[in-house]
Amino acid sequence: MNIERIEMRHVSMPLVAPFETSFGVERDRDAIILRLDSEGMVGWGECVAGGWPGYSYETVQTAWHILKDHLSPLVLGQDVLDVADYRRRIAHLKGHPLAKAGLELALWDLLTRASGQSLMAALGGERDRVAVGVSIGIQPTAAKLVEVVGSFVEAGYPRVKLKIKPGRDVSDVRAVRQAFPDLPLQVDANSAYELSDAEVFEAMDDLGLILIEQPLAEDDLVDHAKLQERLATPICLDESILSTRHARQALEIGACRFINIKPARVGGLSEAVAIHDLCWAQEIPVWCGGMLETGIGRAANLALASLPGFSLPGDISATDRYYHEDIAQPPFVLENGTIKVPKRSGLGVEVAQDVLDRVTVRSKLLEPDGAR
Ligand code: OSB
Ligand code: MG
Repeated sequence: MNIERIEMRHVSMPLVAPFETSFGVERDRDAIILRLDSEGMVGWGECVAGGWPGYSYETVQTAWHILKDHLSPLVLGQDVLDVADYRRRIAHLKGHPLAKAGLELALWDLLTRASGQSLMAALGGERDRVAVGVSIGIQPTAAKLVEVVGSFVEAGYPRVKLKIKPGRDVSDVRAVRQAFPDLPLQVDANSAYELSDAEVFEAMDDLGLILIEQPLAEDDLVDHAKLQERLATPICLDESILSTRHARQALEIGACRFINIKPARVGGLSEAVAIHDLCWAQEIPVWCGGMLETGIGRAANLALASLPGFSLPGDISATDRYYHEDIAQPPFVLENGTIKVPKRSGLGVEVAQDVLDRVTVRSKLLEPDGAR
């Protein structure tokens, strides 16, 4: 399809509650929303790069630059045949997976809307609903954490993930475990520790955790393998896995037993499906991670999580866990610990233009002549 124009919007969405991780506190979710116009059709994408390089080196500013100056020129005013064609066009550009994934998502939406297919069907998904959990940020005290966990359990979340950081780890997790002896529970360190901190994880080894997510540095598969040898609890990698090759190598050396797949982190849905396929063939459990996406990115995560290998609940919570008002409609709701996968064509959500306008802090329209 001929990509006639690309609209980029930097949005800043107020979160219902601050979200604290080992890399900082988010109060507003910054992202870039992309709109493609082609032959009377529209495609929406979301780039989840945040306000500062805490989770990834990418930020809204770097992603803005990469999208505007390096990715858009490879598709704007041109006939993009399919997503594979897009991937060939951008293959020579290094890094910046969050930026690449944002534009890839907009193309998936455009192309599947045009063909009348749901994204779920296009990706090979086969479940109408996916099992989900909730990711809970670091709280001021362990007592407050137990209270917050209780409110999410009450709301129906069947699996809880706790963010941890040095100094806020074993005792917090133990307090939650004591209050909820049977709750499916996992932790996420967002790479805040070193191998010399192994005792922290050994101390959590008898708390019945499903997994420990990304305890060590993102570029350190070797020490993850050493840590995994010392633990009964499976290590799951997030930040370390940027490609199918990373996934294969991490599994080969025993750096993890599970993988968290985020389409954004691996450069797009295509690579996410490829990692799923690799793990499925090896019977390695995977689950869909989240980046506090708006309803646009979350619709894509739901479609991805409907593939057969996603055997653990995803970090895909209901809309009201993130935002009072989302830019995508209708909101996602939790029912029996699951969320329904959109069935309509494309992403299966519509963008509320008034809400989008309200949260936009900067926008740019790219057209084949001039505007760039
Ligand atoms: O590490 O999984 C993570 C949110 C932002 C950045 C990184 C992570 C997270 C989450 C939230 O854990 C998952 C969600 O979207 O609910
Ligand atoms: Mg994580």
